[in-house]
Amino acid sequence: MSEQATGGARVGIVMGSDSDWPTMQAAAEALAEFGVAYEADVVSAHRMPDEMLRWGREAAGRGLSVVVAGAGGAAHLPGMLAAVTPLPVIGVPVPLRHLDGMDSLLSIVQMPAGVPVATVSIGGARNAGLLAVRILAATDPALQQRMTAFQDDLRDQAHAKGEVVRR
Ligand code: RP5
Repeated sequence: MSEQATGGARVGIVMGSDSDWPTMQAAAEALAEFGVAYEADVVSAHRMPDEMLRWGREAAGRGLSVVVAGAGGAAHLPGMLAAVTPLPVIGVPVPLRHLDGMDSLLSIVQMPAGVPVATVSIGGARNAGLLAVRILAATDPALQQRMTAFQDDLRDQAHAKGEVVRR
């Protein structure tokens, strides 16, 4: 686990286990599409609580602006990070074999007042990455332009699909 400066990363992607990566890599791909530098690491709330708290406490000081945190089952990682960092935390409920990810969703979404986690859908790591881009774009006009172009593309694709149906 990195304890130094981020080397330019603006977004920290963390997950409870390497088994979460097949889900979480969609966040990394979304960030890469927008040219946003990120770092990715395993920081388990239950298996390495001291390291997890240190990661959260140091995240802002190391230069990160947004945290994307994914976990499955008793998914306490996003909430615990939100408790110790002032950065915006986006939570990704990772679906496991049992309960279809409902356990992950409910563990992440129902935070107490004062400690927000922006929870995306079950397995919704791509949207987590896109939301991180939007947060950064609020103070980065060039990035905001790229987000607007991306949204224009989405609209054009939806129009094109409509044309196929109308034919
Ligand atoms: C959670 O336990 C992790 O986020 C992962 O989703 C789940 C299972 O972890 P492994 O047993 O696959 O390492 O804390």
